[in-house]
Amino acid sequence: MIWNKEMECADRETMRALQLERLQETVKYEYEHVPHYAAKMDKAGVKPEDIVTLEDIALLPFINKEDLAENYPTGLFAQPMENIVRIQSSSGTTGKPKIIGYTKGDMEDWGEAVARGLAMCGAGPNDTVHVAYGYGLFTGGLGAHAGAETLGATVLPMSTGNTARQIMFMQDMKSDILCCTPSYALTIAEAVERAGIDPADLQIRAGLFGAEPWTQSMREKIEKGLGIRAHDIYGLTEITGPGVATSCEANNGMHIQEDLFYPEIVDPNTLKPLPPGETGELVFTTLKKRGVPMVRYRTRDICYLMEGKCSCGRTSVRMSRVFGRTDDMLIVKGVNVFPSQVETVIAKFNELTLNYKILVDRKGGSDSIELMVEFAEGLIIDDIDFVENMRKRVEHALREILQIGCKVRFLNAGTLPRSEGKAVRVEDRRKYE
Ligand code: DLL
Repeated sequence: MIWNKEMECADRETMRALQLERLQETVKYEYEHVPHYAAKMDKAGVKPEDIVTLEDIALLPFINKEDLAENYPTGLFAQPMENIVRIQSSSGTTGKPKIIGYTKGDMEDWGEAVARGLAMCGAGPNDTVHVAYGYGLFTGGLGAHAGAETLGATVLPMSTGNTARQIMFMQDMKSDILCCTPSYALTIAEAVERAGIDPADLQIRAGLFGAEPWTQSMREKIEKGLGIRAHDIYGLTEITGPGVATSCEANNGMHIQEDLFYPEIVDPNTLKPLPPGETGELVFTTLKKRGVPMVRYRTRDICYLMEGKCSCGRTSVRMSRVFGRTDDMLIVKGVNVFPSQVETVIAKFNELTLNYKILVDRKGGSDSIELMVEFAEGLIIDDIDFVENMRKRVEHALREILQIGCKVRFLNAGTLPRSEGKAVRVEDRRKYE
C-alpha cells in the first residue's frame, strides 16, 4: 500500500518545485528564528533571498553536531518552549546529549513519515504493530508508535527486553508487524527457535528494522528465523527520528520522504555536492520542521543516492544502506556511543591514565562493550577491594553517560601498546556479514 500517493509518487518536477518552495521558507525561517545559524549565514555572506534554485542550497553553511553541543541544550530551538510539545534526545560527543524539540506540527509530520514506512511493509489500519524499540528519549519507540497511530493500526507498545514476554504477546495478540533494531529481531528469532515455535505459526509477516547498520545476510537470517519480510528504516534524532527513509518491497534502497527531508551527498573532505550514485556523506535539510529546523545537517553517515522510478511505483529518491560513518560513532545495542564520551569518564579518575581501548563484540546476536584502561603509574593493583571499588565507580560512571552497561578491565600502567600516530581506541569485532 502507498500511504501518500500525492507525495510518494509525485512527478519529479512537481516534487522539486515543492522542495524549492519549502527550502526557501525553511532558510528564511531559520535565519529569522535561530541566531546561531543566522550568524553562520552572515559569515558565509549568504542571505535567504540568495536561494533561487534547489542547487543554491550549496551556498548555505552546514550544521554539525558541534553546533548542537555549543548550543546545548536548546540554543538551536526556533520556537519558545510553550510551542514545543516533545523532547527527544540522543548521545552527544561528550557528556551532554543532543536535545531536539518538536512542535505539534512536527509530531504530525513525524507520524506521517513513519506511517508511509509502515505502509511500505504492507501494514494497514487492520494490523497490530508490535513496537519493540526502546521507549523514552530514544526516538525508536515513540517514533514507530506515532507512525502506527497515524496509520490507525493497533499499537503494542512493548519497548525492548524480556524476549519471552515479547514472544508471548506476539502469539497471543497476533502481532502483524514487528518494529525493533535488526539485532533485537535476530535475538527474538533465536528465542523463537529455542522455544521450538514454528515461525509459520506466528501471524507476524513483516518488520521495520533500523537504528543501526545491518546487512543483506542479517536480513536473510531475520526473514528466515521469523518467517517475515524485513524492511530497512533509517532516521536520526536531529532530523526527526525513524522514518526519514524506508525500504519498500523491492528492497532496493530506502525511499526518502523528500517532501519533508531534502537529501544531499557531499564529499566528506571537500564538502562539495556529489551526483547520485556516488558514495559520500549524507546531509539533510528539514523542509517542514519548526521546532528545531536543520539546514544542511551533516549526518556523518556514508551512503549514496539513487534516482529513478522504483518498481513499487514510488518516484522518490532512494538512499543505499549506510556503509559506515565519517566520525567515530559506534552503535552498540542500538545506542550511539562516542569514544570521546568514554574518555570524558576516564579523565574524571586520577587513578586512571588516558591509555585505553574500547572492545565491541557481538555474541548470539547481542552486542557487548568493554573498556580496557590502565591504572596510573605506581598504583598497585593487587588490592582486590580497591580494584573492585574502582570497577564499581567506573562502570557506574560509564552507565550514567552511555546509558548502557560497559564492563571495565583494569591493566597495569604501560600494558597497552602506545600510539605512533592516530591512537586506535576502538576494536570492533562484530561481523555484519
Ligand atoms: O536511531 C532513529 C531510528 C530509530 C532509526 C529506529 C530507525 C529506527 P539516533 O539514535 O539519533 O536515531 O541514531 C541515528 O543511527 O545517523 C545512523 O548512523 C544510525 N542509523 C539509523 N538507522 C539506520 C539504518 C535513530 N537503518 C544514527 N541503517 C544514524 C544504518 C542507521 N544505520
